[in-house]
This record gives sequence, structure tokens and C-alpha cells, in this order.
Amino acid sequence: KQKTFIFDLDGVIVDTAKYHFFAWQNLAKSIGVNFTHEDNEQLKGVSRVQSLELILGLGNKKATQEEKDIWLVQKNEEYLTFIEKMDESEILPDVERVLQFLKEHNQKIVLGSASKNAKPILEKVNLFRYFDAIVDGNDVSKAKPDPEVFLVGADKVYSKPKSCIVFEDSVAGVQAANQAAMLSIGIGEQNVLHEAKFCFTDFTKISNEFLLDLINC
Ligand code: G16
Ligand code: MG
Repeated sequence: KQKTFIFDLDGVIVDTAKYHFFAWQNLAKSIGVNFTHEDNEQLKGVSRVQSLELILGLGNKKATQEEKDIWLVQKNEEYLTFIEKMDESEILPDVERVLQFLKEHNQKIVLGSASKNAKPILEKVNLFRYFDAIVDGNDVSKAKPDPEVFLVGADKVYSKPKSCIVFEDSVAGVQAANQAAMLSIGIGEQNVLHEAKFCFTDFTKISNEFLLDLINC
């Protein structure tokens, strides 16, 4: 049987959330907004523009479009300085084992990320070659929890949503997968990702037998 496995990037394949956090925190500091690690949870899977709006909201801060545009560039430039230094050592545990297993079993592999930096990150960690299609923040207009990113991904490999399985670390992403009528698998805490059909703390908990069940279900 052939299924399509859609992977989120940040928090599923690599832990770039920590770099997003550093860059947002520095920006927040420079504009006089207090932004904590707890606040950062809300930014996961959320687009760059919406992330800034959330931060401004936390500080009750009003800004002009010009200011916002400058801050978005400022944040991304700092984020990119972290990305430049990434390599294969930053791939999260057992991600490559799962990608390899799926490839060996002729499954389709797609990236469904909100990030506009998804392609350079995949290249940096040397995983680009596994993907049959990539849908990122440059391809979609509606952010997760809207299902657009995953529906476009399925379409690119001529797959029906019901044949797709989505790996997601964010609440918004799990909701997007569910809305797309795809099978959602949360990667993270069960109590946070309780809307996911299945949940695992990370890929080391996902056995090859479980993957075979997904392929054959
Ligand atoms: C990622 C992160 C978000 C980030 C978004 C946009 O999404 O989870 O925190 O705000 O991408 O990233 P960028 O500023 O690089 O365009 P995902 O969907 O890969 O988890
Ligand atoms: Mg994510």
C-alpha cells in the first residue's frame, strides 16, 4: 500500500523552536516587551507575522506597518544567523530512521511547514533528498490551524487526504491535520496534543511495526 507521510519541520524534524525563541526574545526586549519561555508555546506552528502580533499583544503595544515590517526583518536576520550554523547533528532522534524506513517501503514523504526558511534548513541538515514535495510558508496564505498547508502537500503528490498521515508538534498543526481529515500524530506531550489521534514524545517511541500498521491501515 502507499500512503503519504507529511512532516512538520520545526519541533518534528529539528528543534529550531529554540532559535525562534532567542530571536523573538531579543526583538521583544529591544521594543520593550517582556516575552517569556511560557509565552513562546503560543508561537509554535504560527506564522512569522502572527507571531509578531502575539508578542505585541502581550506587551499591549501598538505599532505602524512600517515598524512591524522592520521588526519582522530584524527577527528573521537574527534567526538566520542560527540557521547558518546548523548541521546533521541537529536532526531530532530517530527522524532519519523513520524517513529511511518509509522510503524503503515506497511511501510518499512531504514537508508541511509554516516556515519560509524550510528549504535552507532541510539542506543544512542534509534531509532534502527524502522529500517528494515541500510545502512551506512561501506556498500558502492561510496559517495553521487552517488545513491549507497539508491539503496543498497532499495535492502535490496526487494523494487523497484520507491517505495522509501528519506528524505535528503544535496544537495548531494537529488541528490543521484533523481539519484536513488526515490522520494526526502528535510529537510531544499528550496533555498538550490531546486532539491528535496518536501521540508520542518523540520518534524513538515510534516503532517500525507501528509504521507498517499505518501503511497498511
Ligand atoms: C515554524 C515555527 C513557528 C514559526 C514559523 C514561521 O513552523 O513553528 O514558530 O513562526 O515556522 O517561520 P519563519 O519565520 O522561518 O517563516 P513549523 O510549521 O515548521 O512548525
Ligand atoms: Mg512545528
